[in-house]
Amino acid sequence: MTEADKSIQFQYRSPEIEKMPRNELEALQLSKLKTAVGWALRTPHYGRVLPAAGIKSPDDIRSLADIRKIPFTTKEDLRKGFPYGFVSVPLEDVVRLHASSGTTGTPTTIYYNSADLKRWADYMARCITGAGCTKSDVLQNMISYGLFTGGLGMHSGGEEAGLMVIPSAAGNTSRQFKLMQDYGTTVVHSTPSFLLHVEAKMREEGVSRDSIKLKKAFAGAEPYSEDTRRRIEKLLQIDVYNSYGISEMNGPGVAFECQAKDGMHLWEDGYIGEIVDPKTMEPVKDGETGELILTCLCREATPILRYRTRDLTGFYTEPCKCGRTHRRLRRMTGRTDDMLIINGVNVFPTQIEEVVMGMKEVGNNYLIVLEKEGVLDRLIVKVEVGPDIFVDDSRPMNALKEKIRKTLQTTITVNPRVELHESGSLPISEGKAKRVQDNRPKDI
Ligand code: DLL
Repeated sequence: MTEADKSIQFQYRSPEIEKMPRNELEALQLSKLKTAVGWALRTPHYGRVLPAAGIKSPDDIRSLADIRKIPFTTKEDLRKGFPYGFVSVPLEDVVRLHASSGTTGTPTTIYYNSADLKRWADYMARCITGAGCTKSDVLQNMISYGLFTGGLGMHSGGEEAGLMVIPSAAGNTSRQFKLMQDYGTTVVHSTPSFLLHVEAKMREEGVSRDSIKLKKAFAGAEPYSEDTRRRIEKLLQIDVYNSYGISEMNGPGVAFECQAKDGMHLWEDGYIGEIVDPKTMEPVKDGETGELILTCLCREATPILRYRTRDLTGFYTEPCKCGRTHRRLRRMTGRTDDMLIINGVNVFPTQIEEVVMGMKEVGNNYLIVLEKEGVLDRLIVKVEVGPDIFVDDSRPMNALKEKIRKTLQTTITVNPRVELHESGSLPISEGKAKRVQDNRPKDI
């Protein structure tokens, strides 16, 4: 622990729950799990699959270990159950829904009653307070509103925690820093990629750091590396807190970093987390990486049990210095379904990000492209760089390309072609960044 760490005054919204002894927390989880199973039994989907697995009533769950009797739930199950197969309350009691965009198939839809929304806002507010914010903070919510859970989820949590919330939504970059200047924004919520874009635009338009009061950012909704966090922190001179959430578990507010910024506390009185080997579906050893399985204990209208998130992570085994007893999740290293196979070698996009974002010569955006060259796969890594490198003398440019190529080759054991692009020229996305363009024919 450094001197600076020692001086942190940790803040809690619900200290009696956040610092609850593990045995009490687990007893609370068990009682809430039974309640959630009761809710689930009322839905068409679980009303069928739970009795088939020997769970006919909440009393068939006698210990937390009994959760393993419950079958896993997948995105496919949710799609098959569209529109009301997972609803456990009369529709007249539902007050809101959120849904995936549905661009890749039937949308997955989550319904909430008013008590569900209150609970979600409370968990979100717990995150915000835990990250050191108070009523005097001004939160600019630079993330999509609408069917996506990020906007309204953070918005309600911010209000619940007593902050002033600016519903700026994503996009409209120049307007974002105008709002920061006009209303004294102290904290922003964004995807890390959009935050990097806002920062680059601020520099481009000559907005001085002194004209904004920004202190913190909540960044999530997509994977990013520790190097990206550090880069944002350095460029904007702020603290960045990692925020994990998933629509099937409400949205943001599932796991969040506290002021120690060392792993994301999963709110275990609201969600049960398990880590399993995605091949065998058996639990991994304590602290090991695997697929995160989540059970929602806090939503009556759409209870979801043992959801396969596809996210790869693990729990820290040592306690956090903030004193919270809720376990911390490590930064996600990717998803079981985003692994690229390049000439037979398994590569996660986050491995590439770690290399490029760790280099100070590289700008704020990059793109991974895959092509077929004859029978072989070709990996092309496009990175943005500042204007000073594009000079008549091509030597600095070639040297940088070679440095990136070599480092990538050592890290991922694939030899990429590296392209340097002017800053602002690679595509940006207001929502989740699309970092991979796989142009390989699908039928080979
Ligand atoms: O992205 C909810 C959210 C909104 C989280 C705002 C944080 C901030 P979905 O659209 O359902 O929900 O996407 C969930 O995004 O399974 C992960 O793969 C990824 N993801 C979310 N947060 C992180 C993070 C929202 N901090 C999916 N690190 C998840 C890495 C993340 N991946």
